[in-house]
Amino acid sequence: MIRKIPTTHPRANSLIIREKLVDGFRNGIVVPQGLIAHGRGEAFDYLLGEKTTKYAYEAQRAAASLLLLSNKSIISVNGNTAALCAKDLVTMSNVTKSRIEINLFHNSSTRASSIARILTKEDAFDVLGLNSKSKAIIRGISSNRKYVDKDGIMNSDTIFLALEDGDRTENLVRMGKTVISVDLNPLSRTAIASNVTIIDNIVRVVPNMIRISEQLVKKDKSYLLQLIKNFDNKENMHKSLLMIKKGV
Ligand code: PTJ
Repeated sequence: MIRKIPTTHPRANSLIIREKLVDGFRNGIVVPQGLIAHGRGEAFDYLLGEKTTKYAYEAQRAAASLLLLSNKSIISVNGNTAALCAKDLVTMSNVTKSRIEINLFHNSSTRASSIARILTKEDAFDVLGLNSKSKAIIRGISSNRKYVDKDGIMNSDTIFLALEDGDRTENLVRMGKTVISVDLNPLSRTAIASNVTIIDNIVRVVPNMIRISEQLVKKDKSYLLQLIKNFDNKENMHKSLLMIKKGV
C-alpha cells in the first residue's frame, strides 16, 4: 500500500516516486540495491531541475522514430522500472509495437514472475524473459543480465532499456543492436555506449514516449529517417552535461 503524500508538499513528486519504490521493495519487485540506484538517479535529476530538458526531448523523438521503424523492438524491464511505470510501459509497447522482456541484474524467477504479474495486470499482451526453454546467453557478460530470451532481446534489432548495467549495454551495441537507454547519469557506461541516450527520469520518459510515438506514427518513413539522421547522440549528451554543470 503506497503511503499517501500530501500534494501540497513542495517535494511531493519526488516523495511519491520514493514511496512507489519502497512499495515495490515490500512486494518483492524491487531489490534493496534498486533503492540505492534510485538515490544516484535522484541526485542527477535534482541537478537537471526534475524536468525533461529540450535535449532529452530531442533524444526521445529520435528514440520513438527508431522504435517505430524497427521490426523487432524490445522494451527491457527490470524491478525499478516495473515498480515505477508498469502501466505506461505496457502502453508504450502497444503504441510502438515493441515486445516486453523482463531482464534482471539480481536474477530471481520469483521476482520475474511477480513483475510479469503486474505487467499482465496492466494488460501486457505477452511478456518474455520467463521461459527457461527459450533462454539464450550473451557472451562476455558476467552478471545475470547475460540471460535473455532467444526470441526477444537476442533476436531483436532495437532495445529500449533503463537503469541498465554498462557491461550489457556495451555488449548489445557490439552485437549490432540499436540501444536506446534511459539514464539520469550522463557519465555512466550505459549512457556513453548507447546509440540514443535519454538523460531523463524514466517516470517522465515513458509517458513522453507514448505521446511522441502517437504523433510520429502518423508520419512518413522518410520523416522519421530524417529525424534520426539529424540527431547527434554525443552532442546531445554533451549539452545535457553542460546543463547539469551550469545549473538549470
Ligand atoms: O531489478 P534489477 O535486479 O535488474 O536491478 C536493477 C538495478 C537498478 C539495481 C541495477 O540495474 C543497478 O544496479 O543499476 P545501476 O548500475 O546502479 O544503474 C542505475 C543507473 O540508473 C544509474 O546511472 C542511475 O543514475 C540511473 N537511474 C536511477 N534511477 C533512475 C535512473 N535513470 C532514469 N530514471 C530513474 N528513475
